[in-house]
Amino acid sequence: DSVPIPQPTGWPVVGNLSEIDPELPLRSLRNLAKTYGEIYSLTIFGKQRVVISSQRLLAELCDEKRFGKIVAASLAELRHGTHDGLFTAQNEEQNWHLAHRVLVPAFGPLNIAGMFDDMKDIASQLVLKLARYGPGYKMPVAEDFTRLTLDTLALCAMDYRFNSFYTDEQHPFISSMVNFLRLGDARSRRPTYLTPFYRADDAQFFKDIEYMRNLSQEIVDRRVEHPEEKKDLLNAMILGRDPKTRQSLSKGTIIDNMITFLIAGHETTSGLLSFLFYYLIKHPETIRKAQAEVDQVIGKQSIEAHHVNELPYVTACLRETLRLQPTAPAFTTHALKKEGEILGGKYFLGSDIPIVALLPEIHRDPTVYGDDADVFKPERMLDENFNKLPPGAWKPFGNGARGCIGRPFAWQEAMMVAAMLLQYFDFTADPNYELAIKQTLTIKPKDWFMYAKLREGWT
Ligand code: MNH
Repeated sequence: DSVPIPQPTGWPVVGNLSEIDPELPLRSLRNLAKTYGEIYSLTIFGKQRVVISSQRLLAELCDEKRFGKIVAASLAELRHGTHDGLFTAQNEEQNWHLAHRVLVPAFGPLNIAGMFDDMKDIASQLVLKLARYGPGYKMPVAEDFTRLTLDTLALCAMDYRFNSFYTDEQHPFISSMVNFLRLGDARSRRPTYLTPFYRADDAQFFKDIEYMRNLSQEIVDRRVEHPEEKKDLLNAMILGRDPKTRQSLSKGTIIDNMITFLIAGHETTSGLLSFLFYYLIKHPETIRKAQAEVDQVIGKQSIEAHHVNELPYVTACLRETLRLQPTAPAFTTHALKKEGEILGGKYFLGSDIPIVALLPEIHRDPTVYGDDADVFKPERMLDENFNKLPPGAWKPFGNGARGCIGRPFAWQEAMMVAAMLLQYFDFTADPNYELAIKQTLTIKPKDWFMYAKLREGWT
């Protein structure tokens, strides 16, 4: 026996279209959760999806025997650019299994530790920039962190330097990528009968894809012609063999995954660092504690890879930031069985219905995090508490086999950058700034600036 899933009243044809603000769909989805509760349904242009907002329901959805990732909506549009690459592959596609097996070791802790010096190279460029520009520099936080994370990814993954800190203009890859994400999202929201009115947009979409693929192709060709002994992701893809079938990745698959890493590998980490400093500055006692820990563990030494694992309070600050602002704010699953599944003991979900896990709401579930779930409190994320969280309570990296393969990479990078910045600088920001969110595929704080003043002893 099942009960109907709550749904706002809709209109003919467009259905619930008017419920969603195209600029900030996340805010609309969160507001609907406040009205309709832990589960609701939306139908837009005839396509239904279900949105869930509680830890209890997510814990059930994370059972990989019953539910699995589905690539739908804007993610499906991105397949024009990245096909069956890791992020946009459907669960059953063979190329996902192949690339996953080839790449898992390359993303393992040992390899990531080997990337420490390259990561530190780029982080030092940011430290130098802030030191030279001085305390009057109104740092556009998300922009400078995006320079950092893009350059880090490209250097560590394929030994390519974007040199974003040396130019005011962003690299053309960035504008192509941003357009690709924006137009892909727009394409997923419009009904097919409007297609003739969007010829120019569509032409741009495919031009941007071509640009990204050509650049990636050049990078792959250069490496094949001039092999380098580097333990980076590009070599892992070119030289790696599937331990199970001895197959290697095709050139097309290598390009699909290179674009995937460039996209998936920098926006989320840049958002994490931006929100981290927003919360730290907003809560002065937390930045004091984090800085004291860095001073005690690293002091005036130059940071080394092992330091990253010796900073429990900074670790907790990062976890707490991703709880409140999961920078990839949702992921989508569906029932694996043809005949569907009953969720929460009473809601029937057919296998064709995408189920969206709305992380910012799930991560504030009062049954897990209490009445102060909205408050930034890193203490609740120290290991002794973090390890006791119920399943489904903290899922910023997604779930299971389709969860984030780049997690150790992102963690090492974010920890290192946070520690280095706290070691060298004191930070301030406009106390009247009200947090606003900018949403693309990921979220970032909008129009937010901070100031960095070199601490005593460094001049
Ligand atoms: Mn990442 C999948 C979040 C950093 C590469 N990532 C996912 C998913 C989430 C996610 C959530 C699951 C998406 C889904 O179910 O549809 N990722 C993050 C966050 C950060 C992050 C919050 C940083 C903070 N990700 C990175 C980095 C890389 C990367 C860095 C690459 C170097 N992520 C991926 C890839 C996938 C993924 C590739 C797809 C994995 C798969 O399905 O096989």
